[in-house]
This record gives sequence, structure tokens and C-alpha cells, in this order.
Amino acid sequence: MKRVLSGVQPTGDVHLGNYLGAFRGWVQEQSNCEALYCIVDLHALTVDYDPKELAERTLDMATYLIACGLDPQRCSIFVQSQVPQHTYLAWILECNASMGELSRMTQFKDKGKGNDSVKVGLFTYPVLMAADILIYNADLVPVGDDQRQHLELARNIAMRFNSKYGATFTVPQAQVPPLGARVMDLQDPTKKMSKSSSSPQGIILLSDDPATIDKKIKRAVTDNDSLVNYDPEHKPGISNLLELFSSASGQSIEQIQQNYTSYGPLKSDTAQAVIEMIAPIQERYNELVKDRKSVLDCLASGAEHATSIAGATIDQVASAIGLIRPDYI
Ligand code: ATP
Ligand code: LTN
Repeated sequence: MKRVLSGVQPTGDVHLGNYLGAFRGWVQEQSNCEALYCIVDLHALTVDYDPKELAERTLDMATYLIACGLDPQRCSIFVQSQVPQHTYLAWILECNASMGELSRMTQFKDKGKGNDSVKVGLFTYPVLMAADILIYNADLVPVGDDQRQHLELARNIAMRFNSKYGATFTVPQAQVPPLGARVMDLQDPTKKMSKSSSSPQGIILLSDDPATIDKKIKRAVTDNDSLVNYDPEHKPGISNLLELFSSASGQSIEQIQQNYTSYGPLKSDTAQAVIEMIAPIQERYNELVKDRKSVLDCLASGAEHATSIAGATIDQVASAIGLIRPDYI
């Protein structure tokens, strides 16, 4: 059985991009594979944050993951900082990664390059992400399109390590969904929908009520030729809505294009489809927040299982690179 690993930062508000680009695929994979899903709180330390909020946000993210359909009986949900082997391996991998390849990471270039006060952790972030993946010898990593470059780095580090120290890591593969891999901002459809978006109107949160979702989709930026055509390059706004509608309803983009001749009805029905897709998630979330202790317990058993795999990998890696172990003689 293949092993799947993915991660999400506990940065609070979960949006439609996270759900369609990542979590929905995670839910599917828990039935086909041995699945581990990690809330990467150590990654969240790379930018300014409020310590009073981090733990709350971490528990909230776990609650959302379960509400989205992850079943703690079928997969392991855990918190990165509760499995210290991730940072142990990250150090070893940093000693096998170059400044040049990390300097080419577009996320670092966008968020930090040229700024002297940017944290070292933001620069080395992709290596910690590689450790998150390689420590479980994951075969598949379901992520949104924005993570492809980080995955490529993890693969390169794994191959380099294997050729230097002998076969140790599985070389992982990114799994990007065919639809919804890049949900765009409703106010600026040339940018991905993101928590850090400049306008809250551009992002749909899983916590938004139906009236808010309806309003945001009806106000989505489109163009003025009124043609319902899928053309991401020339018509990014309308193409984004077509993808959203298709992802939420299961209808193909061709089918939707044939059924609509103007933007108004397309926007109303897209909003309706998104509202219906999110409603059961909100219902489960509202139930789960009443019993946060059970969510915390799921995280503890997830961490226990993850630690047993991670510990075995560290033993193997340590011996391969010449660190002395208690059973050396
Ligand atoms: P943001 O840019 O919103 O801060 P992020 O990329 O830091 O988000 P995480 O919360 O760490 O997001 O990401 C969790 C998952 O959601 C990742 O697999 C990421 O690829 C996916 N994802 C994030 N935004 C989008 C989007 N707009 N479209 C599709 N997938 C996305
Ligand atoms: N970098 C990712 C989050 C992340 C991740 C991972 C994803 C950290 N470790 C391991 C997949 C596998 C992001 O910002 N979305």
C-alpha cells in the first residue's frame, strides 16, 4: 500500500483553495493509501506570529481537517512539533542542500529575499518540508500547484542523499489535483486565493455563511465581454468561476459553458454549488468544536503513530551518515 503524507500550516482561516487544492484530495487518499497528515506548526514560526494564538489555531486546523472528512480511524492527523525527529532530519538534510538551490525557491524570493531581517527559518523552510516528507518515506504528496517547486527540491535532496549514502529514502511524487489545484483570488484572479490576500472579499473561507459566499461570488471580478468561455490566460476571472463551479458541482467545464450565456446566472449557481459543498463541513465543524478534547486526543494518537515511523527512519539515516548509535558494537 502506498504511503501518503501532506502538511498544512496552522495559519487560521481555512479557505476554498486549501479545501479544493489539498484537503479534498487528502480525504480521498485516506481510503486508498496509508495516510499521514501533519499540521506544520514549526513552519508557522518562520514569520511573525502571536504565541497566544498559535496553539488555538493548531487545534482549530485539526478540527477543520476532521470536519472536511479526514477520519482519525483511517489516517493519522498529528502536529509537527510533537514529532521532534522532523527537525533532527531537517538539520541532516540542510547539510545536504546548497545555498544556491534554496535561493531559487520562489516562495522565499516572494516573501523575503533582499530583506535583511527575514528569518533564517524562512530560507531553510523547504528543507524542513523535505524532512516532513522523507522521514515517512512517503510515496505521494497531495498538494496544490504552488507547492510543486518545494516537492521538486525534496525529490532532489532524496536522490542526492541516496546516491551519496546508499538507498535510504523513497523519492516522493507530488499529486496535484486536475481541477482546483490553483483556486484564484476573486478580486484579483491573476493571484492564487491566499490567507494573506489584500482583500477579504477575494477569498472564500470555510467559515463564511451562505449570504457572504453569495455576495463574494457575485462581486467577483470578471471582464466585460459577457462571454462564458474557459480561457485562463485571457479571461482569468470567468475561468476561475468555471473551475469553482465544476469542482463544487461535479459538472464538466464544457457542460457548464453550454448551459450559461451570461455572467449573472453563472455567478448565482456557482455560489449555490459552493454553499452546498461547504454546508456539511460547517455542520460537522460546529459539532466538533463542542468536544475539543476528543480532537486533542486524535492528535496525540496521530503523533504516537508518526513517531514510531519517524524514529525508525532516523535510526537508519544516522547509521548511514556515520553518527554513532547505542548498538554500534
Ligand atoms: P496561503 O497562501 O493561503 O497562506 P499556504 O500555501 O501557506 O496558503 P497552507 O495552508 O500551508 O497554505 O496550504 C495547505 C494546502 O493548500 C497546500 O497543499 C497548498 O498547496 C494548498 N493551497 C493553498 N492555497 C491554494 C489555492 N489558492 N489553490 C489551491 N490550493 C491551494
Ligand atoms: N509548504 C507547505 C506546507 C507543508 C507541507 C509539508 C506540504 C509543510 N510541510 C509537507 C506537504 C508536505 C505550504 O505552505 N502549503
